[in-house]
Amino acid sequence: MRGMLSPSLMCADVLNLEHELTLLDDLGVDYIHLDFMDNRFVPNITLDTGLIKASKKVLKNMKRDIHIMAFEPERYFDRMDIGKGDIVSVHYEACENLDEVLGEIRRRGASPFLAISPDTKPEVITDWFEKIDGVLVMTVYPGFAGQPIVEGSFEKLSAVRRLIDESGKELLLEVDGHVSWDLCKRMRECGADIFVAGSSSLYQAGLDLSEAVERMNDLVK
Ligand code: S6P
Ligand code: MG
Repeated sequence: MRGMLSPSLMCADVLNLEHELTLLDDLGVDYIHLDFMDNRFVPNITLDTGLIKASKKVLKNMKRDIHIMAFEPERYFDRMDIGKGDIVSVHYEACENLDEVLGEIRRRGASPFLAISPDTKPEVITDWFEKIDGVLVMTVYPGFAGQPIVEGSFEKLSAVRRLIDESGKELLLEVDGHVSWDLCKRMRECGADIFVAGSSSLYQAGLDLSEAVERMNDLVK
């Protein structure tokens, strides 16, 4: 399978979000990465549920890739209008009732993904393989864009890829955090399928977005 991009909307021009969404959609980008934070699980707030819901109105082919960095993520599913075609990542570290939360995402016709923070061991994912369509590996600490990659991230991506492959399941591996021009190719070699592109690549100041998308597609193909 080819590598797919998921540009991070929190890194885009916040005064022109409709334009940014339409442009990426027209360029044929597979996913738009929508970060939601509750200021409790992580010490920050970014896109709100209303905006995440409204994004549906302008998207044609591009799919929503919703990354919920919050306790009790199920509280927000209605307000985001989660449904068919969406990827929804919830954090292993944030859910007391992970089984129910993943089941509820599936019940809505969306694809449940399990997100793991940098300090969480890769092995925890194996218990959930029957319930998910993918794993999101955070290669920075969740909460902020523009951070350096956490040491050991390549080994962790490879370890997750190995666990997935050994299981015989066809789960997707998404990488989120400092997916830079320099590092994205190596992340691909470690087995990542979906690349969250933010301030260290597509959204660096002064780049033409359509040229940047083409360049990145080529690096992760
Ligand atoms: C961070 C969030 C991410 C960021 C992304 C930004 O909590 O989950 O999705 O938006 O990491 O990209 P970069 O290149 O600035 O790390
Ligand atoms: Mg994210």
